Amino acid sequence: MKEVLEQAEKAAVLAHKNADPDALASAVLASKLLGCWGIRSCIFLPEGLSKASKRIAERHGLGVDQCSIEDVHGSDALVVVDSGSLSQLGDAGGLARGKPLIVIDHHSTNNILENADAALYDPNAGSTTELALAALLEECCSIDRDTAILALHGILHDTRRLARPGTFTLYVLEALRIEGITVEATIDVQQDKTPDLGERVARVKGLSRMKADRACRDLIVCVTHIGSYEGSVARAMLDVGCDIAVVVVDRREGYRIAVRASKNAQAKGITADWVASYLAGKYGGEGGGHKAAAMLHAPHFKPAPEDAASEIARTLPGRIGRACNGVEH
Ligand SMILES: [Mn+2]
Repeated sequence: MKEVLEQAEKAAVLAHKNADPDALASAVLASKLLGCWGIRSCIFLPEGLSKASKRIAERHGLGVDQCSIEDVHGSDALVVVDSGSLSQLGDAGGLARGKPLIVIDHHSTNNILENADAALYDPNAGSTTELALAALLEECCSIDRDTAILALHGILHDTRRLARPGTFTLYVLEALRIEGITVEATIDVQQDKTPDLGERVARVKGLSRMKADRACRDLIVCVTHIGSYEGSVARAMLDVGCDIAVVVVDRREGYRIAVRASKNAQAKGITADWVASYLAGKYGGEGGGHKAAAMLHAPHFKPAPEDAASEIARTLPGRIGRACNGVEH
């Protein structure tokens, strides 16, 4: 990886829009890795931090040195972390060509890899954070306590608090333990999880507008639209019994669509990333993610989000029915 950056003096690290704790932590770790190779860098987070990341940064008093899009323009090289497609990078996506490019990621599909000069890619990793941290440890770079705690949050977030560990999860947790950083360090933030009023309003509204239909005999396909908190709304939909949850959010540049799939749906081959790719194929844009959770950025294929949600609610159950009956996939 290092060879790719031979000519580089300053680099920009890019993470996906609305950076979740894994995106944030892997960006910070990538920046540290560049630092120990003698390359200056800053971190560009399109649309800033997610709610969970903000909470972590606030509770631990962590500041992230973020750069502007001009800094990204002016950098000699790019490192893209925790992103499976260029559309996840927002305005910075267009800049990912013409400069040396390194990708660090664990998404089950990644179409940035084809443009990359080097990659640290493992779809079986539980988090991008653990990949970046393993690289950092291999380079024998030291890691400060704040970064170690942030890394732990990144890993816990993407592995669902270790319910779904990946290739390097336990290896890097052991390394953190030796540094004196254990899950205990994150408990304050985790306990502070009572959703605020805005989030509860979003969940209730999202559920009250929800349309649901059956597919494949025992799958419930649910679709709704909301102004924000789409991840929380989608989780609430699974909690009430949906197998596929699709949540449409209206954004200036198009629709952001969150998809979640239950274990039951995944067992039938109906995964969240499959649904996101199907929707991208039908309505445009790019989608990707994991079996349980995926995201799609689509153009405004209907003028209003409620119409977009209705359209998906009308067509998706039929498509899922055909897929799980093996008619086509
Ligand atoms: Mn991730």
